[in-house]
This record gives sequence, structure tokens and C-alpha cells, in this order.
Amino acid sequence: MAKSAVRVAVTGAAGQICYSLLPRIANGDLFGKDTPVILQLLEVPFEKAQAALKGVAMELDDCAFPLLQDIICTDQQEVAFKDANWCLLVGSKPRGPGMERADLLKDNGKIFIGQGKTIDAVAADDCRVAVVGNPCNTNCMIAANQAKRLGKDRFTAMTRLDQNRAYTQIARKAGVPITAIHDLVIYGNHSPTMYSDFANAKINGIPVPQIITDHAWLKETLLPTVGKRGAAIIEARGASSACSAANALIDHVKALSTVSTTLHSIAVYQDGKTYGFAEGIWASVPVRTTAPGTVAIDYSFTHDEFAKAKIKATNDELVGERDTVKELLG
Ligand code: NAX
Repeated sequence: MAKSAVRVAVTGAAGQICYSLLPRIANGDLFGKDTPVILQLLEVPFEKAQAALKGVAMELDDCAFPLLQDIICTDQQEVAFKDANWCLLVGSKPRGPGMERADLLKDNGKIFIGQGKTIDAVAADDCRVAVVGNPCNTNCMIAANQAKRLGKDRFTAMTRLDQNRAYTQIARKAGVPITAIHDLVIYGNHSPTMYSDFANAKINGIPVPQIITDHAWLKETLLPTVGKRGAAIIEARGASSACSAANALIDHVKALSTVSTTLHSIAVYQDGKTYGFAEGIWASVPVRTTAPGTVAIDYSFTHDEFAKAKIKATNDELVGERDTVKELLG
């Protein structure tokens, strides 16, 4: 029997990440080559954005994707999120010239309050939410705090791009294929404070520091290279990461949808018992998918003083972000 269509709501749909993302969802990269999809695309209610969205939908039409059952373009959250099985929150307000980070946090916070409320009201009972729009951890926390029907465990933020970046850097340094590397996890915030836990990662089953014996490189080159990679891409390309971010979101959702023993970096709700992260924030930690859309945190990793200090710094930043938006946490 033919599978029923997955309804995927995507915000910021006329933006550059979505230009790479939407064709991949429509061609079955996300939910498999036997699963039809319906795209429910949200953009801001300005003529230019809506015209651009229409253009994106026209191009998707012109791809004649067999799995793409319908495309809904809208400026109404209630329409975009209606019965959605997945809500991919990519759109957010960019940081303008001279804008303070606190203002960025607050302006975006207001968007994510509305989106969290609407998702909770109209999305499908099995809905999962993945937040990409920055500052993604804190935006995710704000949206999740509006949810009463859907649990906090339904809301995740994306640090998969950081994980993928770290995999490539380590593979290059060690001269091994990506597939030789396992258990390399990002801790904390999607920001330069994030910590790539190289010490617990393995190359062909052997701890990375035993293979890459240049420990100064691990601490002083790998960490800032991964943490500041977004800025390096902007510097090189004149625009922020787009196809790699779209690819990471595909990886993130696939990881969440597929039960396996593979370790993933996903920013999830913290209960105050994990790796020193404060209760109530969304921090990236090692997780495994135990049922479709459901993850369990792996609490078993240990950290030396260097790693603990890094994790504390990224936790402190997330707590600071939470303090900045505390009046938005209904
Ligand atoms: P673009 O500026 O190209 O597109 C964003 C789109 O979102 C725009 O078309 C805008 O009109 C729309 N938008 C803004 N507010 C909206 C709202 N309330 N509802 C619906 N749509 C809305 O940005 P793009 O390069 O696509 O990046 C999107 C977001 O991803 C940014 O916040 C960016 O910082 C973030 N990123 C997050 C990453 C991560 O790893 N978590 C990495 C890549 C990226 O930097």
C-alpha cells in the first residue's frame, strides 16, 4: 500500500538555505524514495518575499518530483503549520548593522513565541520541530516554552552542521575517510563557544588523541576552526552557509527519524542533570534515536578539566541568552 504523505512545514522558505533544502526534501532524500511529501512553505508577508516564494514553488514544479504531492505557499503561520508532521524553522531575522546581540535575541524571540504557539495549536499530534534560525538553541527554547500539547522533547535545535564540520577537519588531519570517525559530538550552543569533543571521538575504534598526537592542533586549531567556520564561509563566499546547512538539516531530521545506535549531536531540552548544563536550556549533547522522533541522551562520557571548562563556557553563554529573553519565556 502506498505510504501517506508527510506534511513538512518550512519557514524562511524563500531564503538561501531553503533553496538548497526544498529540492532535497521533495526528491525523497529526507523521508525515503517511497514517501510522498507535501511542502507547506512560510515566508514573511511582504510582496518581495512572497514573490520570491512563488518563484521557488514554480521551480519545484518544474522539477516534476514524483514524490511532491502538493506545495502550499503562505504568509500565515496557521496555514503553514496545519497538520504538519515536521516543522523546520529555518527563517529568522538576521543581525542588522550595529544591532546588539541582545536585540537580535529579543526580536527573534518574538517570532519564535508566535511560531511555538501556533505549532502547538494546529500541527499534527506526532509533530517534531527542528530549529535552524539563529540563535537556534535559544529560539528553540522560546518556541518550546509555548507548547502545552506537544512536549518539550518534540523541539530540537541543529548543531549537526558543526558536527559535520568537525568530522571533516579530523578526517583531513588524520588522513582517513569520514567513515573511519565515530562518536564525535558537539556540546552546547551553536556559536563559537561550542565544544567539539575530540577526546571521546574515535578513529577506527581508537581514541582520536592517540591517532592525532598533535594535541595542540586539537585544542588550538580544531576547536576554533569548527567554532568560527560560519564566519569563515561568510568571509569566503560573501554569504552564509547554505547548502551545507541544508545538508545538515537533512542529516538532523534523518537522524531523528531513524532508530539506531549511532551517536548524534542534537540540541535538546536539559533537565539539569547532563554534563553540567543548566535546567531549562537547549544544549547540544550526545544522543541516540530510540524511537522515530525520540532520542535518549548518552550520559556515559567523561571529560577532563579542559573539556569541562569549555562545556561550562558554552553553558554559561546559553544561560546568559536565557536571561536576556526571560520575559519571553511564558
Ligand atoms: P536568508 O536570509 O537567506 O533567509 C531567511 C528567510 O527567512 C528570509 O527569506 C526571510 O524573509 C525569512 N523569514 C524571516 N522571518 C520569518 C518569519 N517570521 N517567518 C517566516 N520566514 C521568515 O537566511 P538563510 O541563509 O536561509 O539562513 C536562515 C537562518 O539559518 C539564519 O538565522 C541563519 O543564521 C541560520 N543558520 C543556522 C545554522 C545552524 O547550524 N543552526 C547554520 C546556517 C545558518 O547560519
